[in-house]
Amino acid sequence: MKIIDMRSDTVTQPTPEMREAMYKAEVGDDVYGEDPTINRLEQMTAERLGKEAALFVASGTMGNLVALLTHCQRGDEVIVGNRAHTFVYEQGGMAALGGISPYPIPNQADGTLRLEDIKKAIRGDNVHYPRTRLLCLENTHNMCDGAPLTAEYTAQAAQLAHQHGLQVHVDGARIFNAAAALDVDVRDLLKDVDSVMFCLSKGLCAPVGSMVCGSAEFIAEAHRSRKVVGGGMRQAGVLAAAGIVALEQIAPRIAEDHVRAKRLAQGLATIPGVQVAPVQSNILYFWMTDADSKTQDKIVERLAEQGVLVLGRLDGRFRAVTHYWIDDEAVERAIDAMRKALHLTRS
Ligand code: TLP
Repeated sequence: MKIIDMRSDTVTQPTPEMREAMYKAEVGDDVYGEDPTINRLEQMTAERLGKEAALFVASGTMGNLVALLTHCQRGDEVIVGNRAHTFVYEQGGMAALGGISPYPIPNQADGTLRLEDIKKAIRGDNVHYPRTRLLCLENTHNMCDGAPLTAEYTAQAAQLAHQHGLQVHVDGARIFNAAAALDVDVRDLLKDVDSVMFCLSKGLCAPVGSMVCGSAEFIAEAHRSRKVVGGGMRQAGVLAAAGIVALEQIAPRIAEDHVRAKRLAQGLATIPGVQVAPVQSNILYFWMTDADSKTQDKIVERLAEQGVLVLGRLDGRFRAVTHYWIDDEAVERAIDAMRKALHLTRS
């Protein structure tokens, strides 16, 4: 039985072209800046995102941490959404490892932070307060139904932050999904921010790696932050080679995953008792109107028995994420499996 794994787009296997590129990759010691494949990926990335420079890191979590360590000193404060990955899912790394305190403000349903809330959270110059150094946005917003933040919103938030002397970082783990969802160039979404992290290892299919981008000066400093968290990776061109294929071959087709997520939502919505959140990119949340948590756990099990994997969420919602390895047939099989899972749990 072919497993349909929609728990996340992090589960994506590398494509045959990636494996080939990895096999053939020319490598060197990247801590000395001598890995030609990493250098090429960093250069390509910077150009593609409209930033001066880029840095290859091991993961999204490391990329966000490296960016925050570079922007902030110990004791500084970061304004961040209360549902942001950097706040909820990174073990409080900014505080634990960087001595940086998060100031969480409510994420709106569309993933944004209200400009009034940002403004109120910015500290005045007072010896009692930490210094507000950074605003952190997330695009697309994982926990807010995969919502993309528009270029207009990002520009407004960045303008406000800059007026008050703050820098702006975007956790753009899925920034190519955001660009595809809004049908804009990824540069438009990033032109007003100081740094961005995006992942090669999610919808872009690479096995490992994320990129941090910003000004040349910022990235030179980020090199130091990466080293101190143990992220200097030597002959990692074998990994970067897959990243190059990801940018060249996978990023341009990512909108297909959104079409399939919409089809999945449409199919699930026809099943009595299933509610789906509006699909805005490749992330779909759905839930049962009348099932207790035990029944929900059972549904996840019943789906798994049919080879369909989704994430059972703590807040009573399920998450299914479409990606390169989820084709039209997989979507139809998943809808069918859901119908059966519900029937079985009810009978
Ligand atoms: N997200 C994972 C889980 O950690 C929840 C997933 O399956 O969605 N920023 C955002 C917005 C993310 O969604 C993730 C991973 C990260 C950062 C961290 O990336 P990694 O897993 O590479 O450290």
